[in-house]
Amino acid sequence: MVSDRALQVFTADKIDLSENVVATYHVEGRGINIRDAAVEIAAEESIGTWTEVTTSTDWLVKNVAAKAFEFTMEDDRTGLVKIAYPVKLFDCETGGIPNMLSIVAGNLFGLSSLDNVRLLDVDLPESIVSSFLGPKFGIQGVRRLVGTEKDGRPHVGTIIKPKVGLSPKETGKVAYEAAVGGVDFIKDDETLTDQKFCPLLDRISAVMEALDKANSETGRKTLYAPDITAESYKIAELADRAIEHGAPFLMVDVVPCGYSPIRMLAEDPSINVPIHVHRAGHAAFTRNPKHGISVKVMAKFTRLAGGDQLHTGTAAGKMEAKLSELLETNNFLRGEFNSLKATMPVASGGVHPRLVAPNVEKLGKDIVIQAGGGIHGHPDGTRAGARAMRQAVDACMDRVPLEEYAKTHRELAVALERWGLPHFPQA
Ligand code: CAP
Ligand code: MG
Repeated sequence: MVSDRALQVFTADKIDLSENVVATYHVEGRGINIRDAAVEIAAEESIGTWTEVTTSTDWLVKNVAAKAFEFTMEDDRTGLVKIAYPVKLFDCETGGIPNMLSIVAGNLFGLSSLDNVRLLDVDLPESIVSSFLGPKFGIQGVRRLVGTEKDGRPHVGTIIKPKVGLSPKETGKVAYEAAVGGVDFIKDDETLTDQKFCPLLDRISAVMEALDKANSETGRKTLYAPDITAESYKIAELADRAIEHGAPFLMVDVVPCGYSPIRMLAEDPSINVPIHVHRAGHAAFTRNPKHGISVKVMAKFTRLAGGDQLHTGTAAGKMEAKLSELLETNNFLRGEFNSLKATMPVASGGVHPRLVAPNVEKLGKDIVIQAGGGIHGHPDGTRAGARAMRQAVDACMDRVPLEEYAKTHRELAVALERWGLPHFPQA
């Protein structure tokens, strides 16, 4: 264990926020108090280890030792701690987000001196944020593509269902029905990539042919995000091929792929389409309220990397979500972040027309409200399901009670009948 002189607890006035990455953790020490727990993390993630070493130097102690500097105690071993990591730890041309995560979200989670630890937020100095370009389109850019920059309504998205197993031609048919029914945005499901039963490029061609037809009939622009989740060394090539085949959007699963492919696509000027970021797998480390990493941290690195849209959860739906964290995350994504463009939160998972209002009322209008089963499970089919979702959004925007609106909108009435009470506990 490095001696206290290197990792003594500091007071906030001694920390220069422009020269440090500051991570906020909720910690539970195991038989140690919160200050010692914080020093354990600071040591492990900077210059320390379990024992004093004979090889330390004054330079490294002075320049790259992390410092615990702020405590909000719940009891003597539990509470919030802030740890300052000197920017020298991140001062490298190549390290980027992987370098940052290996430190602020590294070995610390496994320390046996802690019962639990959760990374809640990471505050980055301007010198680091300014080295990222962020989202190429952002919320306003995507709204311009869809044509909603004036009315500012939520975008209605759908996920082609069943998740997997449709042929390219069958996928095109479902996409056509959803587009004619009124969705703004169609995506592949997160487990569909380039399987032989539905090769990516064949699927893109079939869907884009269908959407060209639908868009010419409706006069609207429904966008499609094919999932190019793949080995990192294949993603750039898939992105180019997808765009060559007409893809107006791209989708990447950030947990399996990492943030780097997103940054690669977002910062590549030849990739002239927005990026939809799916977070499949996140709940392995975000769900436990005592241990892991918050969705807000995922959101910060996704926006930094350049994701134009990110799934962040629903106020009412099938996936677990803590409303206060969801609101904090969405407010970050849409708020000021060193002049980086905003990332559009996606509310998805178990959504159907009856859940549009509770989500929009709590999460605001600058979201994609997305339904898979809630559209393709409509008794009258996909087109009616899409219409019902749009009608639920229109009712919400016109502040008309859903049951009232349903009296003059049959597709919505059928959907409300089909999915009676909210199926899921609301956040
Ligand atoms: C939703 C979905 C999305 C979830 C992901 C699914 O389908 O396609 O992947 O929204 O969860 O596969 O469950 P349904 P989250 O509309 O049919 O539920 O958005 O919380 O990351
Ligand atoms: Mg899915």
